Amino acid sequence: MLGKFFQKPEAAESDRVPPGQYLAKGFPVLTYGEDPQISTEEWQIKVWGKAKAITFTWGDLMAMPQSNFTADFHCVTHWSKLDVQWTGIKVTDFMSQVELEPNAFYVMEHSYGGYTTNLAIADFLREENFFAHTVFGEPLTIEHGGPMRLVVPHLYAWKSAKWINGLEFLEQEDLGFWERNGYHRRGEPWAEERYSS
Ligand SMILES: Nc1nc2c(c(=O)[nH]1)N[C@H]1C(S)=C(S)[C@@H](COP(=O)(O)O)O[C@H]1N2
Ligand SMILES: [Mo]
Repeated sequence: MLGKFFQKPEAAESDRVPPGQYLAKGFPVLTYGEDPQISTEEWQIKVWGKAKAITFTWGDLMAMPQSNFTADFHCVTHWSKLDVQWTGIKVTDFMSQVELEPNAFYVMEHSYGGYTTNLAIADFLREENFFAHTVFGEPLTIEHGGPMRLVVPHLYAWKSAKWINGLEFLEQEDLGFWERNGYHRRGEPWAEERYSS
């Protein structure tokens, strides 16, 4: 596994690489199934469930404050990439336009193509989470989730839905695609929350 595609972290970086992870060379792509082809004109994201239903277009998100983010990215299949540079919209800025109900305790992320992944509301509303449309100064390619994905840096990257198109707020916890297939409901890399027990 080490060698061509992975390397051991340098000492200076090792405290940033969670247990059981290796640094990837380049930026690997990890997708289950086909890549959905969505133009910015047709892209939209719907909010429903324990929130006032609302739909945002590409233009709506471009009109929100735009921020730069540097974040480490940890895939549960043991590769990490440090200092990924993104541009997009903070989840907290986006959520200032959403009216949550008091019993919105969980959220299901939905994507074009049918992918889903679940979060507790506190994991979703963190300051460092964002919707990304740009990575390393270039528009997000389709394989990396373009035109728009979510990024949740503090959890394994399967929680960072590519081609995101929906947020379903829930009172009861529900499980997304990988979580139904044996992965951990939360997925915190420093605690190695890889699989459900
Ligand atoms: N819609 C969708 N989002 C997804 C996935 C996917 O298969 N479909 N894979 C997840 C996994 S397991 C990882 S590691 C990251 C990979 O992002 P990347 O392909 O940009 O590296 O996207 C996550 N988001
Ligand atoms: Mo992953």
